[in-house]
Amino acid sequence: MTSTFVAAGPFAGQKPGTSGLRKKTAEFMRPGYLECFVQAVFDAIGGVSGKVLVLGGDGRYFGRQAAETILRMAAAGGAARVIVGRGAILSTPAASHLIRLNAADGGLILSASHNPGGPDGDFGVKYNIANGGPAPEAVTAAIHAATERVTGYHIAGAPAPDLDRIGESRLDGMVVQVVDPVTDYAALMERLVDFDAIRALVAGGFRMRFDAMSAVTGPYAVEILEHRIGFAPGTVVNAVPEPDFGGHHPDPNPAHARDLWDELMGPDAPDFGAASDGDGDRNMILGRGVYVSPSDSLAVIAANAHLCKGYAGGIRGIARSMPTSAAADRVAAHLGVDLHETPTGWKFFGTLLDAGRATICGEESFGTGSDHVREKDGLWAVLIWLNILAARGKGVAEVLDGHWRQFGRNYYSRHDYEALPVAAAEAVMAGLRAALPGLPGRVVAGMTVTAADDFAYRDPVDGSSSAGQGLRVAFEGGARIVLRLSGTGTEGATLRLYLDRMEDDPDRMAQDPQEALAPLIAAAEDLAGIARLTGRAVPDVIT
Ligand code: VG1
Ligand code: CO
Repeated sequence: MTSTFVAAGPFAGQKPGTSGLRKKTAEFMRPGYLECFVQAVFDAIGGVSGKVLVLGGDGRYFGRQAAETILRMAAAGGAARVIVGRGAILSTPAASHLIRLNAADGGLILSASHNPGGPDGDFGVKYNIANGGPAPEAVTAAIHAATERVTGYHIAGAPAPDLDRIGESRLDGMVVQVVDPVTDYAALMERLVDFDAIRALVAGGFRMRFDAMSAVTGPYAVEILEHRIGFAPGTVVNAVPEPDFGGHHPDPNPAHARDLWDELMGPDAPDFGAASDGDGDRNMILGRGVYVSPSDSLAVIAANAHLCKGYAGGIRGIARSMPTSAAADRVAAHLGVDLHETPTGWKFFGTLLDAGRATICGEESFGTGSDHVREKDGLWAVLIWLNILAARGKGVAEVLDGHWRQFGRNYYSRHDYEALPVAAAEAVMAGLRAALPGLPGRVVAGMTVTAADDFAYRDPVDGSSSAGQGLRVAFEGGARIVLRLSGTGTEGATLRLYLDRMEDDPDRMAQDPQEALAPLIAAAEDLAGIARLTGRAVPDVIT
C-alpha cells in the first residue's frame, strides 16, 4: 500500500513543557502542525518500525481527528500495532496502564489535561515511554530538537478504521486494535483496592458524589463506582465526556469544581466528594464540610496505604515534587522510608518508581499516584481514600484531624497569577533569583531567612540533572515560599507562588490557611514584589 511524504514545517515553538506539548487548538489544527510534531516524536525515538504503541486521549475537540492522523502516520512509519481506546478515548492513567500491560514501546496521549478544550481552548500531545510514564527530559529535548529539523511527514494513503468498533483491523501492514478504554483499568483498580470493604460502606448508607467535569473519567467512574461497587446511579455527575467539557474548566480544585464544593459544604452534603480533571490524572478530595489539600492527601494516603489491598505489605518510599508541602516528609520519617524531593512534573517520578525506591508519589497540584502505573491517577486516589475510610471506619474530617494531631499540620496554599505578560513574569523571577545569595540571615516580615536557592535536582537513579526548577526561600521554623513559572499554560506566562508552614500546636490546627499563612504571603510580596512588578493585586486562583 502507499504512503506519501508531505512537505511541511518546521514550526517554531514545538517545545514540550511540564507535560507534553500544549497549544491553542487552532494552532494544533494548522495544516501540518500536529503531523510535524508527531513526525518529530517518531524521529526522536528512532522511528516506529516494528513497534507497538498505545493511543488515546481525553475526548477533547480535535482528538479523534488527531488520532486518525496519527494512526495513518504510524502505519506509514511501519509500526506493527497500535492499541487505541474506543472512540480515541483513554484517560492518562489508563493509557499508562495499557502501555505496561501490553509491553508496548510507548504511547501518545492526546490531551491538554486540566486546560479547557474546544475550538477556542487548548489541545496537547504527550509521548510516554515503555515504562508507561511521561518521556524524561532527555527524550523531550530530543523531540524538541527533531521538531526544528523536520521537513515534512509520512502518512498512509488509506483511511483510519472506525474507532468506535472494538476489535482488530489493518491499516496497510499495521494492526489497529480498538479496545474498551475502561475494562483493563477497572480490573487493575479491583486488584489494588478492597471493593468489598467499600460495598459494605455503601450498604451502611455512605453516600458520595463524583464530578467527572464532562471529561474523560466519566465512563471510568460510572463503571467502577456505580456498576462494580454499587453506589447509587447518578452518584457520578457530568459523566459524559464532551469535546469542550461542557464549557467547563476541567480542573478539580475549589475554584473550578464549584458545584461539588458547594454541595459538600452545604446542608445535605454526602459523606464524600471527589472530582477529576480533563485527562483523569488529577483528583480533589472533599468530606462533608471539609477540604483535603492535595499535599495532605498525599500524606494521609502514604500513612494509611498499608490498609489498602494492593499495599498491605507497606510502602518502600514516598516521592513528592519540591513545591509540595512537607507533610509527607514526616510520614516517611515515621514509616522509616525514604522521601524523595523532585522537580515539578510526573516525569521525574519514573526512575524512582522503576527502581522500587518510591511506592507513593504526589504533587500539590491535585496529583497522587503509586507504582501501579507511571502517571498520577485521579480515580485511584479516590478509591484509595474510600478504602482507607472503610478500613478505619471514620469520616474524612476525623481521618484528617487525627493525621494532623499525630504529624502536625502543614498550612499550605498556592497562588496563581495567570496569563501575565511574559516580560513581567520574568522580571519577578529574575529579581528574586538575583536576590537569593544575599537572603540567608535577613529578616523579612518578621521571619529570618535560613536558606534560599534555585532548586536543582540530580536523579539518584540515572544521574541526570535538571536546574532552574523553582526559587525557594526557607525561614526559621521550616516555613517556606517557592516561586516558579508554569510549564503548561498556552497564554502569556503563569507565576505560581507556593506557601507552606508547619504547625504542631494542637490548639492551632483549625485556622483558615490564608490567615495562617498571612506572614508568609507578606514576606513573599516583600521578596518577589509580584503586585509591584505585575500590577496584579490578587492571584487569579488560590488553591
Ligand atoms: C502543572 C502542575 C504540575 C503538574 C502539571 C501537569 O504544571 O503544577 O504539578 O505535574 O501541571 O499536570 P505547571 O508547570 O503548569 O506548574 V496535568 O494534570 O496538567 O497533566
Ligand atoms: Co491532568
